[in-house]
Amino acid sequence: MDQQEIKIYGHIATIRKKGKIVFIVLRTFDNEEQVTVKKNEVSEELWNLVNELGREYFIEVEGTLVKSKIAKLGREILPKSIKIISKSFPPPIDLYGKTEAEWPTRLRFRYLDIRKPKVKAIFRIRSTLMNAAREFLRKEGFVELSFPIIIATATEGGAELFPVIYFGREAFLAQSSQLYKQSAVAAFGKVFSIAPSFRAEKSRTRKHLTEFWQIDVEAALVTKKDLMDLQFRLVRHVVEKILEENEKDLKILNLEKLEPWDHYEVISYDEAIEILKKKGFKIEWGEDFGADEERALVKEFDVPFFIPEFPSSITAFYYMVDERNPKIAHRIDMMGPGDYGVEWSSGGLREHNPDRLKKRMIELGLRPESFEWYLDMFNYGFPPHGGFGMGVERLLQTLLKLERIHEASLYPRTPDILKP
Ligand code: AMO
Repeated sequence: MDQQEIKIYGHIATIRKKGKIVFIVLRTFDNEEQVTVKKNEVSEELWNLVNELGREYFIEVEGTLVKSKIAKLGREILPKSIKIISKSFPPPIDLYGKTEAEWPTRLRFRYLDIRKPKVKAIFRIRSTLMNAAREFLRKEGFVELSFPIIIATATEGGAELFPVIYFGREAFLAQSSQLYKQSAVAAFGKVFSIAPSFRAEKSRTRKHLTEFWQIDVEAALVTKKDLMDLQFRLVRHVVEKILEENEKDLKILNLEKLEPWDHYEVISYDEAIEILKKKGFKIEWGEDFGADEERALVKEFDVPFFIPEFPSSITAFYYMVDERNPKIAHRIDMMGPGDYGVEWSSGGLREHNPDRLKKRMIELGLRPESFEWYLDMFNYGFPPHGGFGMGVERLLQTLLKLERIHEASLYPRTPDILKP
Protein backbone atom coordinates (compact mmCIF):
# COMPACT_ATOMS: atom_id res chain seq x y z
CA MET A 1 0.00 0.00 0.00
CA ASP A 2 1.46 3.33 -1.05
CA GLN A 3 -0.75 5.56 1.00
CA GLN A 4 -3.09 5.31 3.90
CA GLU A 5 -5.54 7.59 5.70
CA ILE A 6 -4.57 7.95 9.34
CA LYS A 7 -5.34 9.84 12.54
CA ILE A 8 -2.55 10.06 15.10
CA TYR A 9 -1.72 11.84 18.34
CA GLY A 10 1.58 13.04 19.66
CA HIS A 11 3.85 15.80 20.94
CA ILE A 12 5.60 18.20 18.64
CA ALA A 13 9.27 17.26 18.96
CA THR A 14 10.59 19.80 16.47
CA ILE A 15 8.99 22.24 14.09
CA ARG A 16 10.87 23.77 11.19
CA LYS A 17 9.62 26.29 8.64
CA LYS A 18 11.21 26.40 5.20
CA GLY A 19 9.40 28.98 3.05
CA LYS A 20 6.09 27.49 2.09
CA ILE A 21 6.67 24.17 3.85
CA VAL A 22 6.58 23.34 7.54
CA PHE A 23 8.17 20.12 8.83
CA ILE A 24 6.86 18.80 12.12
CA VAL A 25 8.45 15.84 13.85
CA LEU A 26 5.66 14.35 15.89
CA ARG A 27 6.63 12.13 18.79
CA THR A 28 3.87 9.58 19.22
CA PHE A 29 3.90 7.29 22.26
CA ASP A 30 5.93 4.69 20.47
CA ASN A 31 7.48 6.33 17.44
CA GLU A 32 8.31 9.50 15.59
CA GLU A 33 6.47 10.62 12.47
CA GLN A 34 7.13 13.44 10.08
CA VAL A 35 4.21 15.70 9.27
CA THR A 36 4.80 17.85 6.18
CA VAL A 37 2.54 20.86 5.78
CA LYS A 38 2.67 22.46 2.34
CA LYS A 39 1.07 25.90 2.08
CA ASN A 40 -0.24 25.30 -1.41
CA GLU A 41 -1.88 21.99 -0.48
CA VAL A 42 -3.67 22.83 2.79
CA SER A 43 -6.51 25.15 3.71
CA GLU A 44 -5.69 28.68 4.80
CA GLU A 45 -7.10 27.83 8.21
CA LEU A 46 -4.69 24.92 8.64
CA TRP A 47 -1.71 26.98 7.42
CA ASN A 48 -2.53 29.72 9.94
CA LEU A 49 -2.88 27.17 12.75
CA VAL A 50 0.54 25.72 11.96
CA ASN A 51 2.06 29.10 12.76
CA GLU A 52 0.60 28.90 16.25
CA LEU A 53 2.17 25.55 17.09
CA GLY A 54 5.15 25.10 19.38
CA ARG A 55 7.34 22.38 20.80
CA GLU A 56 5.65 19.87 23.12
CA TYR A 57 2.16 20.85 22.02
CA PHE A 58 0.05 17.70 22.10
CA ILE A 59 -1.85 17.53 18.83
CA GLU A 60 -4.13 15.37 16.72
CA VAL A 61 -3.20 14.97 13.06
CA GLU A 62 -5.52 13.55 10.42
CA GLY A 63 -4.15 13.02 6.97
CA THR A 64 -2.52 10.73 4.46
CA LEU A 65 0.54 8.65 5.19
CA VAL A 66 2.70 8.46 2.08
CA LYS A 67 6.12 7.06 1.20
CA SER A 68 8.88 9.64 1.09
CA LYS A 69 12.41 9.47 -0.25
CA ILE A 70 13.62 12.42 1.83
CA ALA A 71 11.95 11.86 5.21
CA LYS A 72 14.14 10.04 7.75
CA LEU A 73 11.59 7.32 8.38
CA GLY A 74 10.93 6.81 4.67
CA ARG A 75 7.39 8.12 5.09
CA GLU A 76 5.55 11.33 5.91
CA ILE A 77 2.08 12.46 6.78
CA LEU A 78 0.34 15.06 4.60
CA PRO A 79 -2.24 16.54 6.97
CA LYS A 80 -5.84 17.40 6.20
CA SER A 81 -6.49 18.69 9.70
CA ILE A 82 -4.52 19.41 12.84
CA LYS A 83 -6.12 19.96 16.26
CA ILE A 84 -4.38 21.35 19.29
CA ILE A 85 -5.38 19.12 22.20
CA SER A 86 -3.07 20.66 24.81
CA LYS A 87 -0.65 23.58 24.54
CA SER A 88 2.80 23.66 26.10
CA PHE A 89 5.00 26.28 27.71
CA PRO A 90 8.35 26.45 25.90
CA PRO A 91 10.16 23.41 27.38
CA PRO A 92 12.78 24.47 29.95
CA ILE A 93 15.12 21.71 28.79
CA ASP A 94 15.94 21.03 25.20
CA LEU A 95 14.67 17.53 24.50
CA TYR A 96 16.18 17.38 21.03
CA GLY A 97 19.26 19.61 21.19
CA LYS A 98 22.71 18.35 20.30
CA THR A 99 24.06 19.20 23.74
CA GLU A 100 22.13 17.58 26.52
CA ALA A 101 21.14 19.54 29.64
CA GLU A 102 23.26 18.89 32.75
CA TRP A 103 22.07 15.94 34.83
CA PRO A 104 20.71 18.03 37.78
CA THR A 105 18.64 20.11 35.35
CA ARG A 106 17.42 16.99 33.59
CA LEU A 107 16.35 15.59 36.96
CA ARG A 108 14.59 18.77 37.97
CA PHE A 109 12.44 18.43 34.89
CA ARG A 110 12.49 14.65 34.84
CA TYR A 111 8.80 14.49 33.85
CA LEU A 112 9.85 16.09 30.55
CA ASP A 113 13.22 14.34 30.35
CA ILE A 114 11.45 10.94 30.26
CA ARG A 115 9.76 11.97 27.00
CA LYS A 116 13.12 11.78 25.20
CA PRO A 117 13.45 8.81 22.84
CA LYS A 118 16.71 7.74 24.53
CA VAL A 119 15.21 7.81 27.99
CA LYS A 120 12.08 6.03 26.79
CA ALA A 121 14.27 3.36 25.21
CA ILE A 122 15.94 2.69 28.59
CA PHE A 123 12.59 2.21 30.29
CA ARG A 124 11.07 0.08 27.56
CA ILE A 125 14.11 -2.19 27.99
CA ARG A 126 13.66 -2.12 31.75
CA SER A 127 10.09 -3.28 31.23
CA THR A 128 11.36 -6.21 29.16
CA LEU A 129 13.95 -7.01 31.82
CA MET A 130 11.35 -7.18 34.60
CA ASN A 131 9.03 -9.33 32.54
CA ALA A 132 11.81 -11.64 31.31
CA ALA A 133 13.11 -12.22 34.84
CA ARG A 134 9.63 -13.06 36.07
CA GLU A 135 8.91 -15.32 33.12
CA PHE A 136 12.24 -17.14 33.52
CA LEU A 137 11.85 -17.77 37.25
CA ARG A 138 8.26 -18.94 36.93
CA LYS A 139 9.29 -21.39 34.19
CA GLU A 140 11.99 -22.70 36.53
CA GLY A 141 9.27 -23.49 39.07
CA PHE A 142 9.66 -20.49 41.38
CA VAL A 143 6.55 -19.05 43.05
CA GLU A 144 6.27 -15.27 43.01
CA LEU A 145 5.43 -13.84 46.41
CA SER A 146 5.21 -10.36 47.91
CA PHE A 147 6.94 -9.72 51.19
CA PRO A 148 6.39 -6.91 53.72
CA ILE A 149 7.86 -3.52 52.98
CA ILE A 150 7.21 -2.23 56.50
CA ILE A 151 9.35 -4.29 58.82
CA ALA A 152 10.53 -4.37 62.42
CA THR A 153 14.22 -5.36 62.13
CA ALA A 154 17.27 -4.62 60.05
CA THR A 155 18.40 -7.31 57.65
CA GLU A 156 21.41 -5.73 55.98
CA GLY A 157 22.98 -3.63 58.75
CA GLY A 158 21.43 -1.19 61.18
CA ALA A 159 22.91 2.11 60.00
CA GLU A 160 21.18 2.06 56.66
CA LEU A 161 17.56 1.91 57.75
CA PHE A 162 14.82 4.37 56.94
CA PRO A 163 12.66 4.64 60.03
CA VAL A 164 8.87 4.91 59.82
CA ILE A 165 6.46 5.66 62.63
CA TYR A 166 4.08 2.75 62.80
CA PHE A 167 1.17 3.65 65.08
CA GLY A 168 3.54 5.05 67.64
CA ARG A 169 6.04 2.22 67.30
CA GLU A 170 9.32 2.29 65.41
CA ALA A 171 9.35 0.40 62.13
CA PHE A 172 11.53 0.51 59.01
CA LEU A 173 11.35 0.32 55.24
CA ALA A 174 12.65 -3.05 54.04
CA GLN A 175 16.32 -3.17 52.99
CA SER A 176 15.57 -6.51 51.34
CA SER A 177 13.13 -9.37 51.75
CA GLN A 178 15.90 -11.58 53.12
CA LEU A 179 14.27 -12.95 56.28
CA TYR A 180 10.87 -13.39 54.67
CA LYS A 181 12.05 -15.08 51.51
CA GLN A 182 13.96 -17.54 53.68
CA SER A 183 10.83 -18.23 55.74
CA ALA A 184 8.84 -18.93 52.57
CA VAL A 185 11.37 -21.39 51.19
CA ALA A 186 10.38 -23.91 53.86
CA ALA A 187 6.81 -23.81 52.53
CA PHE A 188 7.28 -23.50 48.76
CA GLY A 189 10.82 -24.73 48.03
CA LYS A 190 11.46 -22.11 45.34
CA VAL A 191 10.34 -18.50 45.75
CA PHE A 192 11.04 -15.07 44.37
CA SER A 193 9.90 -11.49 44.58
CA ILE A 194 10.63 -8.43 42.49
CA ALA A 195 10.31 -5.53 44.87
CA PRO A 196 11.78 -2.22 45.98
CA SER A 197 14.49 -2.07 48.63
CA PHE A 198 15.39 0.95 50.70
CA ARG A 199 18.84 1.82 52.03
CA ALA A 200 19.62 5.02 53.88
CA GLU A 201 23.21 4.95 52.62
CA LYS A 202 24.80 8.34 52.22
CA SER A 203 26.72 7.02 49.21
CA ARG A 204 26.92 9.47 46.37
CA THR A 205 28.39 7.13 43.78
CA ARG A 206 27.65 6.01 40.24
CA LYS A 207 26.07 2.80 41.56
CA HIS A 208 24.05 3.70 44.65
CA LEU A 209 20.40 4.59 45.00
CA THR A 210 18.48 4.84 48.26
CA GLU A 211 15.51 3.15 46.61
CA PHE A 212 16.19 0.36 44.12
CA TRP A 213 14.59 -2.87 42.95
CA GLN A 214 15.77 -6.36 43.69
CA ILE A 215 15.05 -9.66 42.04
CA ASP A 216 15.07 -11.66 45.26
CA VAL A 217 15.35 -15.41 44.86
CA GLU A 218 15.55 -18.28 47.36
CA ALA A 219 15.52 -22.06 46.88
CA ALA A 220 15.74 -25.16 49.04
CA LEU A 221 18.41 -27.82 48.53
CA VAL A 222 20.67 -25.89 46.19
CA THR A 223 24.42 -25.92 45.72
CA LYS A 224 26.61 -22.91 44.99
CA LYS A 225 26.99 -24.16 41.44
CA ASP A 226 23.17 -24.27 41.09
CA LEU A 227 22.96 -20.66 42.25
CA MET A 228 25.64 -19.46 39.85
CA ASP A 229 24.13 -21.36 36.90
CA LEU A 230 20.67 -20.05 37.71
CA GLN A 231 21.82 -16.44 37.83
CA PHE A 232 23.81 -16.76 34.65
CA ARG A 233 20.85 -18.29 32.82
CA LEU A 234 18.56 -15.61 34.22
CA VAL A 235 20.78 -12.83 32.87
CA ARG A 236 21.13 -14.64 29.54
CA HIS A 237 17.39 -14.96 29.21
CA VAL A 238 16.97 -11.27 30.01
CA VAL A 239 19.49 -10.29 27.30
CA GLU A 240 17.90 -12.63 24.75
CA LYS A 241 14.47 -11.14 25.43
CA ILE A 242 15.83 -7.59 25.11
CA LEU A 243 17.36 -8.51 21.74
CA GLU A 244 14.07 -10.03 20.66
CA GLU A 245 11.74 -7.27 21.84
CA ASN A 246 13.77 -4.06 21.87
CA GLU A 247 15.60 -3.91 18.56
CA LYS A 248 14.43 -0.36 17.94
CA ASP A 249 15.35 0.80 21.45
CA LEU A 250 18.83 -0.73 21.21
CA LYS A 251 19.32 1.17 17.98
CA ILE A 252 18.28 4.44 19.62
CA LEU A 253 20.88 3.75 22.34
CA ASN A 254 23.57 2.69 19.84
CA LEU A 255 23.70 -0.70 21.49
CA GLU A 256 23.10 -2.95 18.52
CA LYS A 257 26.16 -4.96 19.54
CA LEU A 258 24.55 -6.21 22.77
CA GLU A 259 25.12 -9.97 22.94
CA PRO A 260 24.26 -12.61 25.49
CA TRP A 261 27.47 -13.95 27.05
CA ASP A 262 28.07 -17.63 26.38
CA HIS A 263 29.82 -18.48 29.63
CA TYR A 264 30.73 -17.13 33.02
CA GLU A 265 33.93 -17.22 35.03
CA VAL A 266 34.64 -17.91 38.67
CA ILE A 267 37.51 -16.41 40.64
CA SER A 268 38.27 -16.93 44.30
CA TYR A 269 38.34 -14.06 46.75
CA ASP A 270 42.09 -14.65 47.09
CA GLU A 271 42.54 -14.31 43.33
CA ALA A 272 40.54 -11.07 43.33
CA ILE A 273 42.82 -9.67 46.06
CA GLU A 274 45.88 -10.75 44.05
CA ILE A 275 44.61 -8.99 40.90
CA LEU A 276 44.01 -5.80 42.87
CA LYS A 277 47.39 -5.92 44.59
CA LYS A 278 49.08 -6.31 41.23
CA LYS A 279 47.22 -3.23 40.09
CA GLY A 280 48.67 -1.29 43.00
CA PHE A 281 45.74 -1.32 45.42
CA LYS A 282 46.53 -1.48 49.10
CA ILE A 283 43.95 -4.09 50.00
CA GLU A 284 44.45 -6.88 52.49
CA TRP A 285 42.80 -10.25 52.94
CA GLY A 286 39.62 -9.71 54.97
CA GLU A 287 38.59 -6.42 53.40
CA ASP A 288 35.60 -5.86 51.14
CA PHE A 289 36.06 -4.19 47.76
CA GLY A 290 35.46 -0.47 47.71
CA ALA A 291 34.14 1.40 44.66
CA ASP A 292 37.60 1.90 43.10
CA GLU A 293 38.67 -1.70 43.69
CA GLU A 294 35.44 -3.00 42.21
CA ARG A 295 35.79 -0.82 39.12
CA ALA A 296 39.36 -1.99 38.56
CA LEU A 297 38.40 -5.63 39.02
CA VAL A 298 35.41 -5.72 36.65
CA LYS A 299 37.47 -4.08 33.90
CA GLU A 300 39.62 -7.21 33.84
CA PHE A 301 36.70 -9.31 32.61
CA ASP A 302 34.60 -9.45 29.49
CA VAL A 303 32.08 -12.00 30.73
CA PRO A 304 30.10 -12.01 34.00
CA PHE A 305 32.00 -13.59 36.86
CA PHE A 306 31.38 -14.90 40.35
CA ILE A 307 33.37 -14.66 43.55
CA PRO A 308 32.00 -17.67 45.42
CA GLU A 309 33.30 -17.13 48.95
CA PHE A 310 34.19 -14.19 51.21
CA PRO A 311 35.81 -13.69 54.59
CA SER A 312 33.10 -14.39 57.17
CA SER A 313 33.95 -11.15 58.97
CA ILE A 314 32.53 -9.11 56.05
CA THR A 315 29.55 -11.35 55.42
CA ALA A 316 26.01 -10.90 56.77
CA PHE A 317 24.83 -13.18 59.58
CA TYR A 318 22.46 -15.27 57.45
CA TYR A 319 25.19 -16.76 55.23
CA MET A 320 26.61 -20.16 56.07
CA VAL A 321 30.12 -20.14 57.46
CA ASP A 322 32.37 -22.92 56.20
CA GLU A 323 32.55 -25.67 58.79
CA ARG A 324 36.20 -26.59 58.11
CA ASN A 325 37.44 -23.05 57.65
CA PRO A 326 35.32 -20.64 59.71
CA LYS A 327 37.20 -17.67 58.28
CA ILE A 328 35.25 -18.21 55.07
CA ALA A 329 31.52 -17.82 54.42
CA HIS A 330 29.54 -19.16 51.47
CA ARG A 331 28.59 -15.78 50.04
CA ILE A 332 28.64 -15.46 46.25
CA ASP A 333 28.83 -12.12 44.48
CA MET A 334 27.98 -11.89 40.79
CA MET A 335 29.85 -9.18 38.94
CA GLY A 336 28.98 -7.50 35.67
CA PRO A 337 32.04 -7.15 33.40
CA GLY A 338 33.74 -4.29 31.57
CA ASP A 339 33.85 -0.51 31.83
CA TYR A 340 30.25 -0.37 32.98
CA GLY A 341 30.54 -3.44 35.19
CA VAL A 342 29.32 -3.42 38.79
CA GLU A 343 28.30 -5.96 41.40
CA TRP A 344 24.98 -7.31 40.12
CA SER A 345 24.07 -9.56 43.01
CA SER A 346 24.96 -11.02 46.35
CA GLY A 347 23.76 -14.38 47.51
CA GLY A 348 24.90 -17.75 48.70
CA LEU A 349 24.12 -20.58 51.08
CA ARG A 350 22.29 -19.80 54.33
CA GLU A 351 22.74 -20.96 57.87
CA HIS A 352 19.64 -22.85 59.03
CA ASN A 353 20.84 -24.04 62.42
CA PRO A 354 19.35 -21.63 65.01
CA ASP A 355 22.17 -22.10 67.54
CA ARG A 356 24.90 -21.38 65.03
CA LEU A 357 22.90 -18.42 63.72
CA LYS A 358 22.58 -16.98 67.20
CA LYS A 359 26.31 -17.36 67.77
CA ARG A 360 27.01 -15.60 64.46
CA MET A 361 24.73 -12.72 65.37
CA ILE A 362 26.53 -12.18 68.64
CA GLU A 363 29.93 -12.37 66.89
CA LEU A 364 28.80 -9.68 64.48
CA GLY A 365 27.51 -7.46 67.29
CA LEU A 366 23.79 -8.04 66.65
CA ARG A 367 21.12 -8.71 69.28
CA PRO A 368 19.49 -12.12 68.74
CA GLU A 369 16.42 -10.85 70.67
CA SER A 370 15.63 -8.59 67.71
CA PHE A 371 15.37 -11.67 65.47
CA GLU A 372 13.17 -13.77 67.69
CA TRP A 373 10.66 -15.09 65.12
CA TYR A 374 13.39 -15.58 62.52
CA LEU A 375 15.56 -17.67 64.83
CA ASP A 376 12.57 -19.58 66.11
CA MET A 377 11.40 -20.70 62.67
CA PHE A 378 14.56 -22.73 62.17
CA ASN A 379 13.43 -25.00 65.04
CA TYR A 380 10.70 -26.46 62.86
CA GLY A 381 12.33 -28.78 60.32
CA PHE A 382 14.04 -26.30 58.05
CA PRO A 383 15.55 -27.37 54.69
CA PRO A 384 19.07 -26.27 53.72
CA HIS A 385 18.71 -23.42 51.24
CA GLY A 386 20.32 -20.54 49.40
CA GLY A 387 19.47 -17.65 47.15
CA PHE A 388 20.46 -14.25 45.87
CA GLY A 389 19.30 -10.68 45.44
CA MET A 390 20.00 -9.09 42.07
CA GLY A 391 19.81 -5.32 41.62
CA VAL A 392 17.59 -4.40 38.67
CA GLU A 393 19.15 -0.97 38.11
CA ARG A 394 22.69 -2.35 38.45
CA LEU A 395 22.03 -4.97 35.80
CA LEU A 396 20.51 -2.36 33.51
CA GLN A 397 23.44 -0.02 34.16
CA THR A 398 25.92 -2.55 32.77
CA LEU A 399 23.74 -3.83 29.92
CA LEU A 400 22.92 -0.34 28.66
CA LYS A 401 26.33 1.16 29.44
CA LEU A 402 24.89 3.86 31.68
CA GLU A 403 27.44 6.17 33.27
CA ARG A 404 25.36 6.40 36.45
CA ILE A 405 22.77 4.09 37.95
CA HIS A 406 20.33 6.99 38.37
CA GLU A 407 19.54 6.81 34.67
CA ALA A 408 18.06 3.33 35.22
CA SER A 409 15.51 4.73 37.65
CA LEU A 410 12.51 6.73 36.43
CA TYR A 411 12.57 9.01 39.45
CA PRO A 412 15.85 8.23 41.20
CA ARG A 413 16.17 8.59 44.94
CA THR A 414 19.54 9.55 46.42
CA PRO A 415 20.54 11.40 49.61
CA ASP A 416 20.14 14.64 47.61
CA ILE A 417 17.17 13.87 45.40
CA LEU A 418 13.63 13.56 46.69
CA LYS A 419 11.71 15.52 44.07
CA PRO A 420 10.06 15.06 41.64
P1 AMO B 1 23.03 -6.80 48.94
O1 AMO B 1 22.93 -5.85 50.05
O2 AMO B 1 24.37 -7.09 48.37
O3 AMO B 1 22.44 -8.22 49.36
O4 AMO B 1 22.07 -6.33 47.77
C1 AMO B 1 21.80 -7.17 46.67
C2 AMO B 1 21.96 -6.42 45.37
O5 AMO B 1 21.14 -5.26 45.35
C3 AMO B 1 21.78 -4.21 44.66
N1 AMO B 1 22.01 -3.07 45.56
C4 AMO B 1 21.87 -1.78 45.20
N2 AMO B 1 21.53 -1.21 44.04
C5 AMO B 1 21.47 0.14 43.99
N3 AMO B 1 21.73 0.95 45.03
C6 AMO B 1 22.08 0.43 46.24
N4 AMO B 1 22.31 1.24 47.27
C7 AMO B 1 22.18 -1.00 46.36
N5 AMO B 1 22.47 -1.85 47.36
C8 AMO B 1 22.38 -3.09 46.86
C9 AMO B 1 23.10 -4.76 44.16
C10 AMO B 1 23.36 -5.88 45.13
O6 AMO B 1 24.22 -6.85 44.60
N6 AMO B 1 19.79 -9.99 51.08
C11 AMO B 1 20.97 -9.90 50.25
C12 AMO B 1 20.86 -10.70 48.99
C13 AMO B 1 20.83 -12.20 49.23
O7 AMO B 1 21.77 -12.72 49.88
O8 AMO B 1 19.90 -12.86 48.77
C14 AMO B 1 21.20 -8.42 49.91
O9 AMO B 1 20.36 -7.57 50.03
O10 AMO B 1 22.91 -5.25 42.85
